[in-house]
Amino acid sequence: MLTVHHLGKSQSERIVWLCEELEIPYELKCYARDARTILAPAEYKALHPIGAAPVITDGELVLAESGAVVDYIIARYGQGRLRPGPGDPDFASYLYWFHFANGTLQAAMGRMMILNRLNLPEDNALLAAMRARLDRAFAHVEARCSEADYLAGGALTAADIMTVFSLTTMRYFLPYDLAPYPNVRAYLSRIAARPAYQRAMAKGDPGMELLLS
Ligand SMILES: N[C@@H](CCC(=O)N[C@@H](CS)C(=O)NCC(=O)O)C(=O)O
Repeated sequence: MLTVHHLGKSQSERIVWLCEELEIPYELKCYARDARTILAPAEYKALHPIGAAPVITDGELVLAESGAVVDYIIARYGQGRLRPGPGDPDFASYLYWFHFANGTLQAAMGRMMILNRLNLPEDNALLAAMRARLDRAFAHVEARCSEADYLAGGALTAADIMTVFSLTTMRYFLPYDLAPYPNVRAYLSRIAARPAYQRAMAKGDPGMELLLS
């Protein structure tokens, strides 16, 4: 049985959402963050050497890292869904946005989250450079959302499932105003309307306000 180990308010919400979109059988185990450190509790850290969410187990397999987990589930249980193949016109866009999610957008947000905690002076050059890089990433998503309903093209794919956490729940850790990005907000309203997204968020983080605008 596929088990999704979900850490509250974390990137593992992607995996719960993926399973709900695919409507596959899975067991959901929820873990609260440590109240003092806000990190994963010891029980979660014991699941996998890297100690970070997401982690899945599937029989003997223990797998971490969002991209690997998403790829594993769609390859093994997706029956061709949520992943355009090499002959599909959206294939290259799919690959690009799938990898942009953690390779650029979430990485830039994580860096800014840490830099903000250092209380650097506003004129710090590194802070300015990293802020500019993050703004460029958001502007890039905004431009994409102005030309297509979903990141790969006309249909929801795993590229969206990889990206939405950074545009929403991650803003609990790095507040980011979406007002300058109307097309990102319209995109998020399309995501919010999806029953699978609603089910996933209700199961994984019941009671959490969804930062969708
Ligand atoms: N690149 C990794 C990042 C994993 C990661 O940093 N997860 C965070 C949750 S958003 C985490 O587990 N934080 C708690 C901790 O490190 O204890 C992935 O996508 O799987």
